[in-house]
Amino acid sequence: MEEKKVIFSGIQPTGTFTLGNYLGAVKNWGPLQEQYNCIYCVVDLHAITVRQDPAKLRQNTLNSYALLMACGIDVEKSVLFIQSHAPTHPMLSWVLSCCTQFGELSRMTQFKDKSQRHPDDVNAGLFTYPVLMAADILAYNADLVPVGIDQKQHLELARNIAQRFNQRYGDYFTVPDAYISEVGAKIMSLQEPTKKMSKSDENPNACILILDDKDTIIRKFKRAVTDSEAEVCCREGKDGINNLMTIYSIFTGRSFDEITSDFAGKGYGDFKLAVGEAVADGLEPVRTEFARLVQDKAYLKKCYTEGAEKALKISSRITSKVYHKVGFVDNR
Ligand code: ATP
Ligand code: LTN
Repeated sequence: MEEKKVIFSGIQPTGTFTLGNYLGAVKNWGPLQEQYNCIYCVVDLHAITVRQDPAKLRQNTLNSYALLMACGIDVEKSVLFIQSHAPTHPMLSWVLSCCTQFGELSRMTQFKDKSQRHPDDVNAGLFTYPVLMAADILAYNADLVPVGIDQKQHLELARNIAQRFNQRYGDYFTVPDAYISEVGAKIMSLQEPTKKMSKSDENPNACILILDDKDTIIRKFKRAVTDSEAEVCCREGKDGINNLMTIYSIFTGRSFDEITSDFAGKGYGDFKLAVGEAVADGLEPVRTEFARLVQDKAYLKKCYTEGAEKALKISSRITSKVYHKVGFVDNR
């Protein structure tokens, strides 16, 4: 029988997940469990590339872990763990950093954005962030990496790093492919629909958090920026409406044409309310399951401890092999 392919992905515990994180990434992770060997990780090491309050980081990490479970990741089917519990990732990252060029890292748009946003703390970790991300993926020889479109450039870099290592030391790493969904790969801000929806947006009306209650979700959609026409249809330049149609389509299964005819002759007010209700109702099971899981600290601890054990088992074997290939003296 053919071996199942390996999937790896991660999410930063930099706050509560947004609707963008959910539709672009996390919502797709659960269904993949049936077909692949899935490994998912809360990437707390990546989170400290921007300043974090330690108590909040710890809380956000545990909440993110529980939220991934609430979004459908089953710890019996997937490996679900916290990145800092697997020191193999930074161990591998060092080796990979020596296969990465300064120029390559300088071209990363996320680095350029984040260093502009935090000019007082352009730290080395922010710069080498994509190398650690490559290590996350290569430590499991993952075949596919389900992410939103904003991570495509990092994925290309991970591929280049894997290829360079393979050329230098002999074929070892699987060169991973990005796995980007056709719809929802880039959900836009509700306030500035030409910008991606992001956890770190300062305007709370710009993003839907998946734990927002129904009233809040509806209120935020009511305030969403659209255009001065009154036609619910997908067209260039109608960024706000295109974004709302994408969201509505994912939650209801209606195609763009169907949505346009459903709302023909109706105003944007009706459409925004319908989107708000569809999203709030669609996220209800996630909110309920999250509320149940966070209560059970002992169970969560058991899950992330076992997750780390499984992750370490795989990544230690691969990291030892890499250390040997590079020429480090074996210590066993
Ligand atoms: P931050 O604003 O703190 O950088 P973020 O909201 O971009 O965070 P990440 O933890 O960096 O979130 O991303 C987790 C996953 O969510 C990644 O796969 C990323 O591609 C995806 N993602 C993030 N924002 C969006 C979005 N607006 N639309 C679709 N996918 C998204
Ligand atoms: N850089 C990603 C988070 C991330 C990741 C990974 C995603 C860290 N390591 C490995 C996929 C695979 C982000 O900011 N969204």
